[in-house]
Amino acid sequence: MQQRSYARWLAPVVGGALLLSSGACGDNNVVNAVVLTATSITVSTGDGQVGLVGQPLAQPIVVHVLDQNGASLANAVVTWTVAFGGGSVSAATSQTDLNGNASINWTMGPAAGADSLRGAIANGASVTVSATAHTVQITSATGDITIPVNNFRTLLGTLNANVAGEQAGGRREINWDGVPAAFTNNDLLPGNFFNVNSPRGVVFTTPGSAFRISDNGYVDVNANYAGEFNFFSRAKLFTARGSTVTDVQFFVAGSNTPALVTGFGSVFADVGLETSTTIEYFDAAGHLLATVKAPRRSDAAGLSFVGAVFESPIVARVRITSGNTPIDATVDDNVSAGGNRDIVVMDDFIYGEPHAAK
Ligand SMILES: [Ca+2]
Ligand SMILES: [Ca+2]
Repeated sequence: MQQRSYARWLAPVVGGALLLSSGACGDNNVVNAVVLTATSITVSTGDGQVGLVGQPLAQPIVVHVLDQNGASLANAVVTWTVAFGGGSVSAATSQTDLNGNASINWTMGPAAGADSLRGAIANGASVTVSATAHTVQITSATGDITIPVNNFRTLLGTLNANVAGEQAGGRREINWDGVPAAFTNNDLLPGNFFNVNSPRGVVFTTPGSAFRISDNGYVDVNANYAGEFNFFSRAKLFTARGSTVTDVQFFVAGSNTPALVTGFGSVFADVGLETSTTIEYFDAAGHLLATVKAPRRSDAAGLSFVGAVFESPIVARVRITSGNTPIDATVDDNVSAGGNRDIVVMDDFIYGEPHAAK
């Protein structure tokens, strides 16, 4: 009786299929050839992102391709077609890796609204991924910030009174200067002061321990701060304690109804490092819409301003990171001495009228 020996091997072939063969040496060849083909495609990650017009999305689009046996298929070709919105992709096709994943970078089109992208495999099966593009105007200034701040105000509209209820349009402001003595130069300012005591539709939270209003540039916290933190409006300034992060959540003024604004900006005092001070903007679903940096101080006054305005009310929350080190009785800013410890505090907040989230 003749013994057969079988050899098996996998050979990649052009077109994304694999040839699986078994055969025998000698006279009695038995060959079973099964071509593995791209059969189905699904979206792994990257669907439903929010981005800015003309900008690449933060995350690549990743799809997963299976063969007819339901196994991940390497070297399959995925063809990308912008279906709506006029954006672009970093390549017309991409190939799956050993895990069956293919990815592409997707840049949003020129208009605010929905964008969609199709990824297809050779048999015509396809997936459609969606994204939403927003337009944003960023105002960034240091030195004499008066004109840029006024331009930012103009983008948002007229100043509304500090009253409860949703106004038709316009803007709100907080300059801290009217905060009563009971909440000044101590750690007692309630996070909801500007939605309850003086209704302006914002509630503050922080991973730190408290908020502090100062009318003396925080020299009562640390005498070494003398001359570091100047003001833009009048003397009172704002900062968190125990953290450089302040989250600002928007509500219809004086209510618990979550709200959205078109934009938000802040004046900062003593931004010493180019990367220490940012505002991040989030939509109601928690998507990061944009991150802006406050520029490093450029003159003796030491003020900076940064703000962003979107095409419609889409901002549910902003996260302010003011410097990299919180104020503290025993910690000094050392940037002017060549160090990297940058303490930054805030003056005026300027933002769009909070509109009830639909
Ligand atoms: Ca002030
Ligand atoms: Ca500083």
